[in-house]
Amino acid sequence: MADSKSRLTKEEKQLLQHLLRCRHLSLLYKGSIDTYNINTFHNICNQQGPTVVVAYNARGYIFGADTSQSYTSSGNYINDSEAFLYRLKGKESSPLQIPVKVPSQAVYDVSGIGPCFGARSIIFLSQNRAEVATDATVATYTFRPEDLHGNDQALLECEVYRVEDAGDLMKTPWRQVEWTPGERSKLMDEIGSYKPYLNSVPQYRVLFLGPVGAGKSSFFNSVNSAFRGYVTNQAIAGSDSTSVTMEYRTYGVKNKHTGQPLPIVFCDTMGLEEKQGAGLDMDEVANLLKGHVPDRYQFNPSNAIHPNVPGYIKRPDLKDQIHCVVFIIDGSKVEILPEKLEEKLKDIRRKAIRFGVPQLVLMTKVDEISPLLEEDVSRVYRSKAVQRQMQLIEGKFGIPLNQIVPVKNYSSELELRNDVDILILLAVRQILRSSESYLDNFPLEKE
Ligand SMILES: Nc1nc2c(ncn2[C@@H]2O[C@H](COP(=O)(O)OP(=O)(O)OP(=O)(O)O)[C@@H](O)[C@H]2O)c(=O)[nH]1
Ligand SMILES: [Mg+2]
Repeated sequence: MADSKSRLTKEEKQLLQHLLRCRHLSLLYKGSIDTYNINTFHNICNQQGPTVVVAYNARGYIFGADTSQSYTSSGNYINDSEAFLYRLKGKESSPLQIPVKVPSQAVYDVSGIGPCFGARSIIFLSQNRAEVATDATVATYTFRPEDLHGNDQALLECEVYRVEDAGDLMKTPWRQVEWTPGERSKLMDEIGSYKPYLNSVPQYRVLFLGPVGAGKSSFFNSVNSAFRGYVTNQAIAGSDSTSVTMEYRTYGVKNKHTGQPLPIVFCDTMGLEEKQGAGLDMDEVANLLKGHVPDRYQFNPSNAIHPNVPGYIKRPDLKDQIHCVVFIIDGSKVEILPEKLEEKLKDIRRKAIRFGVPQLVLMTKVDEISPLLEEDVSRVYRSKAVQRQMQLIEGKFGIPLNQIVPVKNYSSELELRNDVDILILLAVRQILRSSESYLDNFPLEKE
């Protein structure tokens, strides 16, 4: 009912939106106006996508049930692993969320019954009245009726809202990742004990390239943090209109558990800019790839390094060369990447292909792509927005999706997070795998 007014206050609505992780709630049905009639409820609310029931009783409880699926009066159960019962307000001020225990019986979608969750765990509009009926003995949802509605089953009001803009998350992730602390340790061990292909080089050298402010230096800091066990900022990161990183830096990372260096050296560069003569010079890229540029070399945006510059590495061998180019691209700004910058990146890509250097894209700032990822990046492979941005990169640069890895760098956090660490470690593992393919192409002596 478009003209009906919600009974929720602005604060209550915000709280509910937070609980449902959605941006909009659109009122569909309001019992006091549309009548407490089950048929009316189905006529209005069927085929509406995700919805939430909001019930109010005289004891001041606001409670209800949420499903991510449409009602259709199918006569069957709806399978919904995301369904839950909740209390927004009650005796205790804090909200309560009761997730479904048996997803295959999350919602009983029958024409003659009002919104019914579980095998009759809770039925709204029971008997065509402003009432709920609850049965806490049913195993579909585990709850105590007094916690949900204070044992007051008569309703002052019952509303149903369409849940909008919660749809960013897919039900099943499109890449499988285990987000447990055990997985984090496993990844650390795998990376820490990795030996470069046929002992060809002591460490892989990985070159970071990308626009100003994309998160190149922050990515090194994030890897370093994960292996140190606390958040550290060795490389200077920050926001400016021109590159914060002015000199070439090659960084190793020590594994705090073993005291050993990781089999990888990260080479951080000045950011690329749209304008010619600003940011990293395009001619510098070949010098970097071939390994002529020494650590701490001060970049000159208008001139590339030449053999007379002190420190110039005249005859770089395999260990000095770049084994993998990692493009670092801000995932929240892919659409507005200036055309000239896009051209520069494509040009570098062509150079790297010519040199036979494998490439990978790290799509940073995934937390800024979708608000649903801010607190929990383990949702990254369920986010349609993230997938869309990765596909956009694939289309713009012709880089296959399996060479694009999303990450969130440590930026505002003071403490490490399991989800952030795992995403960072997965990226490092992918970098190792790509670097290996570079050395695969060399006629190295087999042991
Ligand atoms: N929210 C968020 N912020 C990030 C992320 N990565 C980097 N930042 C922030 O983005 C800004 C730029 O990060 P840097 O690491 O300095 O970027 P850079 O690519 O090294 O930039 P230049 O050296 O200037 O070319 C900093 O303020 C970081 O805190 C991320 O994944 N999420
Ligand atoms: Mg930098």
